[in-house]
Amino acid sequence: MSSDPKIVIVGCGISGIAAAHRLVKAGFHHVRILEATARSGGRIKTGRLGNNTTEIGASYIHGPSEGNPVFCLARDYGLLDPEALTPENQAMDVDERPPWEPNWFSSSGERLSAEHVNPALELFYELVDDTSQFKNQEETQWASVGHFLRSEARQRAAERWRDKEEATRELLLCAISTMLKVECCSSATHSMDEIDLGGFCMYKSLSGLDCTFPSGYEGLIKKLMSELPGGLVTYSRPVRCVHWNNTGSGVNTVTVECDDGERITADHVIVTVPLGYLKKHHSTLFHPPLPLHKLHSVQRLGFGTNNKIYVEFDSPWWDQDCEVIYFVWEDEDAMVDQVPDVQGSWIKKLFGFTVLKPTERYGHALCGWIAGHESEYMETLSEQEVTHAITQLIRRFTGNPIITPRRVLRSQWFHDPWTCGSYSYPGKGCSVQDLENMMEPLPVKESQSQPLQVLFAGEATHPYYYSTVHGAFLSGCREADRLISHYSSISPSQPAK
Ligand code: 6YU
Repeated sequence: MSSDPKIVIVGCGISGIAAAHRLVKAGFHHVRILEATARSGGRIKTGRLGNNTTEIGASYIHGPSEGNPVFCLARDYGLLDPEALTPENQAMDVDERPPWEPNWFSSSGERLSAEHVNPALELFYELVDDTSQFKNQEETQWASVGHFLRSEARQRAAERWRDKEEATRELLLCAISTMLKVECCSSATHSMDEIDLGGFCMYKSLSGLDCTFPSGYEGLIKKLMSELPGGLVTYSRPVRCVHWNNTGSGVNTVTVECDDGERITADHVIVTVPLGYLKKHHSTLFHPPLPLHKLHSVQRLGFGTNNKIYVEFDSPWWDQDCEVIYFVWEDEDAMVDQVPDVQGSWIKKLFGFTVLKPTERYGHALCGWIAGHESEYMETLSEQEVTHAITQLIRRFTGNPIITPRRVLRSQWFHDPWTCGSYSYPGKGCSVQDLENMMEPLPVKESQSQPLQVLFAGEATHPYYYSTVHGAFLSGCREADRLISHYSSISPSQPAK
């Protein structure tokens, strides 16, 4: 192995870019990224809805404060609004639950007052907070987060709301169904029944009220890319197979085989493909195959779909100060987060909309959120069919039969062949060990002659910031640092400058 090794990074999302940045800065000269698509950024993807900027992928910096490297970069590059930079904003401890002003609508076309629905919201948030007691607990009586939330909600509601009228009690339980669907979007899962209770508590939030990029998240990618040497990324170059453990094959120990047949030799390969892609293609992506314990972790961790449906209107049908719109289906008092007939009633999974603010920048536009198999089915429909379903839904809930969207734009992450979904979540039975297995380099037992052949980065490899941009960024830095410290330990003066 040379003292200026050849390093290939598979994938040009934020984790791959972070790794390349760190390595180049440390003085490694032979770094290249192979990217399947024609663009950088992966799940950071900014689009347009008419004249407005929209985010097809990540929207927010979750927890924009000093401890968040993505916030620090965005701040230093001058990409954020002044409000996001204030100490007050950074100090807000909202646990990824922004105190948004809601408007509630019911399926019988009525506006519900926030006071009316508040007991449901309070109970739901209290239960989500109570999940933290299961941190580091291996065994619980609850099969999943969904099981815990539903069982406890049933019990506490029976005690707390026993003096309320039956119709009110039922409506509050229906509102809990809406909140379960919100939570499905946050975790990109089909149902909260699929999430491990202990795993759910591994996630850590950072302080700061979530903020967006006024000119688009991709601005961050552009800034980072402009600091990398030209030609470092080869686009439209999908990697088909990483041949590792090539004992006796000469100096270079890993061969990266591309879809077009080209074979590239390297000392180290950092694989950053999304977990959805890995789940689908692991058997052909690695030769020899992944060790069993790693494969089992790939399988145990969840990777699901959360999509957005942007809708623009000529004029608003929500209050001026409204920041989030919730839809409550009055036949869902069983606290459900999945629909029984996906094809016939997929739209019931859409919990509502967030309002794009400020209006001067975005016009009258909303972002609808839909997770799970219903979301995956939505992707197979034509834009016209989605627009029709959304229009009918809004007309029904507002009781206004003439509201008509001006434009609709949706994301389709499940059918993106290089992502196969949106982001990861801790599936049932998943533990810290699984996340550690995810980031473990190959070969597992470092041999003197062939250490650190394949390294793994990407959001799904971060033990507590999984599913986020900052988690992905940090994972890329972590794997770059692994190589940097490896080389500084065998040759302290080289190649790091
Ligand atoms: C965040 C947010 N956010 C919404 C939606 C999505 C995601 N996230 P990449 O996929 O970027 O890169 C891999 C590259 O590899 C890619 O370019 C591929 O083309 C390429 N590739 C694949 N196969 C290849 C091959 N064979 N050969 C070569 N190349 C190949 N995160 O911080 N804020 O608001 C959102 C959101 C709709 C889809 C998000 C958000 C997730 C991030 O986008 C994501 O983690 C990173 O961009 C991934 O970067 P990467 O480099 O790893 O992969 C308790 C608890 C609950 C937990 N959840 C709470 C937080 C909820 C997260 N919320 C997200 C919400 C939104 C709105």
